[in-house]
Amino acid sequence: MGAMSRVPFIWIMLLAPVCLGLGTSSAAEPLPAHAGTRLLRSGALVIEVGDPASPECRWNKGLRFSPVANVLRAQLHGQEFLYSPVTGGALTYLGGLPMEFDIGQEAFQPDPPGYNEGANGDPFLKIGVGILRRDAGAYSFSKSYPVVEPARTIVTWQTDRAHFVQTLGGHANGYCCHLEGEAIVKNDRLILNYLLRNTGSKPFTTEQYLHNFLCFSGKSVGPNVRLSFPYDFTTNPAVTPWQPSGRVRDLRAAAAAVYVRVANSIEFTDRASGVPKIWIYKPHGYTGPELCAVEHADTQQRVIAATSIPAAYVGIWTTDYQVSPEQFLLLTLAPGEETRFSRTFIFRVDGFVPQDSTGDNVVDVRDLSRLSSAWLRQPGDVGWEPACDVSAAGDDRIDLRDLAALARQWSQNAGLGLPVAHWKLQETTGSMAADERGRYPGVLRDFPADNSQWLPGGGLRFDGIDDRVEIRGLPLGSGHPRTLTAWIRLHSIPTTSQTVLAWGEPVPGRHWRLEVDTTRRLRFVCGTGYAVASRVVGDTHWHHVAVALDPLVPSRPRVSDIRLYVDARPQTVYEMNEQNLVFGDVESLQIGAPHDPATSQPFNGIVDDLRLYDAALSPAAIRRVHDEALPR
Ligand SMILES: [Ca+2]
Ligand SMILES: [Ca+2]
Ligand SMILES: [Ca+2]
Repeated sequence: MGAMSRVPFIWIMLLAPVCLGLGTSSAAEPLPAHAGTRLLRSGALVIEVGDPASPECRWNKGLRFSPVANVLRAQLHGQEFLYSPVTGGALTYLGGLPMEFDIGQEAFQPDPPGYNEGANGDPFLKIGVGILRRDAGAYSFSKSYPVVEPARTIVTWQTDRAHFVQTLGGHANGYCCHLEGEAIVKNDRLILNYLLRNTGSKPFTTEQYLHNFLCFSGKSVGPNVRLSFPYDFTTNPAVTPWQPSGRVRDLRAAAAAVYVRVANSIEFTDRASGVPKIWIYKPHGYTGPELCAVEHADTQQRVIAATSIPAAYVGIWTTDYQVSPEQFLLLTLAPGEETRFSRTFIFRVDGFVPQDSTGDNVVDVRDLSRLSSAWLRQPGDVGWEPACDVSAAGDDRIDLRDLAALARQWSQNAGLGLPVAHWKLQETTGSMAADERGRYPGVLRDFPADNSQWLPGGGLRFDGIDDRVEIRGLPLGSGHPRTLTAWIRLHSIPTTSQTVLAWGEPVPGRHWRLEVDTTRRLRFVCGTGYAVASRVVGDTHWHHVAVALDPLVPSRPRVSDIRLYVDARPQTVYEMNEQNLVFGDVESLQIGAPHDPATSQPFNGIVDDLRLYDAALSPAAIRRVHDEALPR
């Protein structure tokens, strides 16, 4: 089928002038940093991968790590995510995302297949590397065992992907395997697909992990690095929960340890050196997604590492130059049996929108033009453009789902589009608060009849007794990302907690609220769960507050998915208690009063310029909201 016949006629009509008139720009293209590597690209994402055919590639070579899908560097929008020095480095030619099977470091971790059956001088199978010869001692991943047969690796390279096939001619006392790996880049993510087949005559159990040498733009690992898990983990060794004292404003000042536990996260409080490996265990019966998020507040970079099958455990190895959450996957294969599994790394840089396939910081007609040029293309087709495969499915085909994902971001700059609703609160009379977008007006309840609540300079005055604004029928489903922003000013220094807004049904356990608490801090509350920002807002000055829901697992939002901002600054969480977030079926919003008077008091002060977005705004976008609506 010819390329043109795949493009719907209407697109040709609509876009021909665009295609002719506008070029596409792309992000700065870095040169390969290491010798003997190739670059895979998609939009603003560049991944550097070792080329097994090149004798120049020295990184992650040897008897531990595999040349299969040997990722050395990940750069999104010019920001680096991996520890990967060009020469030497603290780890001496280790870096990136090296893959190893059977490190056998702890008693509970398997040794390579065949090692413990043989005697001194017998062969064993080091999957990903080849057949090695054992000695008289126990297996040690750091020993240099003689090589009986190195595995042979053949690679097929494309611009956005590489496929590795690794084979062995012989076997190690009946142990043998066939290994394939595929590295695919897709705008904001790296997908690593694996196939492992037992080609020997004996069953084996093996354990695969990647040494995820995460490092954010070359910064040290220390304060403001956080690792989060979507489950209530246990650890070995124990990680001390953080207990804030009254005057402390950040974690660093509070903790004696290098790291502390905050709900289901581990936060580093100091530069990490000489830290023992932390083992993370899921609760028994956990069936949710297998993933770990690592973020660095200073660079506003975040990576989510997910696996398609459950990990047995996660080991966190940290030095001051990298942090590596290692998800260990245990695989047991009978002779002839094979298994497929994958690992996905999703990268995030503040202000970068995955739908911006041209990398020019705006989602607009240029991106639509590029998408239409790649319409219905698949990998291998002429005109295939991986940067346009932007729907969450990332299904290797450019179609309506990608167009819909692009349309959602249309004309948005740096992730900030129009709000779903915007109550400017600029009225002077009446009992309605208009929605600037025209859809969700608020109804004023129990305000004075003389319009004195409407302030001349803008803003709505709440009396702290019963004044409230009700908004019904909001369109966001439970767990959908969202951001609420507002300017607030308290009438006096609060002695009780004061509700800024309440979301959800007026039924216990079916709503959450944002309040200024008795320590004068911004507090998010849902049932027994809460998260408290460190910066004080209860001081009778104007403050801009924002709460963003950014679920790690969209179907199961939790308190730890809440991001709080005060005066456009992302807040260190001062205190947190984890809890699943329940919203109820009715999406309603009440400004200025709680649903349950026993839990919090009505708001006594002024609220101005309240906005609702149907996305988790980035810090850069919240800064823009703040700057757009500075009160008087
Ligand atoms: Ca663009
Ligand atoms: Ca697609
Ligand atoms: Ca009143």
